[in-house]
Amino acid sequence: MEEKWVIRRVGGDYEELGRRYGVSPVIARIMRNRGIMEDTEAELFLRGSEAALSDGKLLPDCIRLVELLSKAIDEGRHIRVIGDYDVDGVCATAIFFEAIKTAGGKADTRIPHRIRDGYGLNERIIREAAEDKVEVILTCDNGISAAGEIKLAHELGMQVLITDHHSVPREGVPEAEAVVNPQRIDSECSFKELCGAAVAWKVAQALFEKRGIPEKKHPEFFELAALATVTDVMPLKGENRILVREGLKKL
Ligand SMILES: [Mn+2]
Repeated sequence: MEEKWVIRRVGGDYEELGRRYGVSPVIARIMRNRGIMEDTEAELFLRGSEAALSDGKLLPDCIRLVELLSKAIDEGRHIRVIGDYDVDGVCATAIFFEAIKTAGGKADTRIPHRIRDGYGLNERIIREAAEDKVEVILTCDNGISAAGEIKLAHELGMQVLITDHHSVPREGVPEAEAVVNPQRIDSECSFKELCGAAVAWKVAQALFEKRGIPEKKHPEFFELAALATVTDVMPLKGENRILVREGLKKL
């Protein structure tokens, strides 16, 4: 089948832009179509490196969550990582599970069943955790809309640490011990469209930093975050584009 590409054309001198950025006029036009207007943005888009990725500690509650998680690890508490059944949720779960084990903690995982449980935390999963003597629930790629389930977990004596990237519900941020989400309006992170695994990776980095663990111990975290960015269909701009481009090289 013969493909014919028609590139949207908004106004601009693409010959000149292409020369300025060192790319073809077609690439310059595609960049404009994706809303890249500033030179610094263009530079990041074309040549941004890992060093340009923002520090996870800028995510709201990240420092708080890492402190609580680190304490739970030191106290030998039973931590359960609860993710999601899609690629993002599975990658995020893998990152946290490995990170906690590397930090010397006691962790296991639960992925909700797509048919039986549906998406995210539910009463069955919370009650099961309590029966299994879980002391700390750590979510990834879910939890921001689980106020009821978080309350139940508290009633059953568990601590709840949330990491998520879905929109904050109208009722606001749920009352967990920590809620890390780049979509929070109080987020100081300049880039908000991270996938759940990228959030987990940034939190894991902060945990390693706190505990003096070299980040290079788990180079696969970067690759998992890159994979999940693509499969969760996150916009390929800003940090996501860097994550995916560098992640593909690593993969
Ligand atoms: Mn996701």
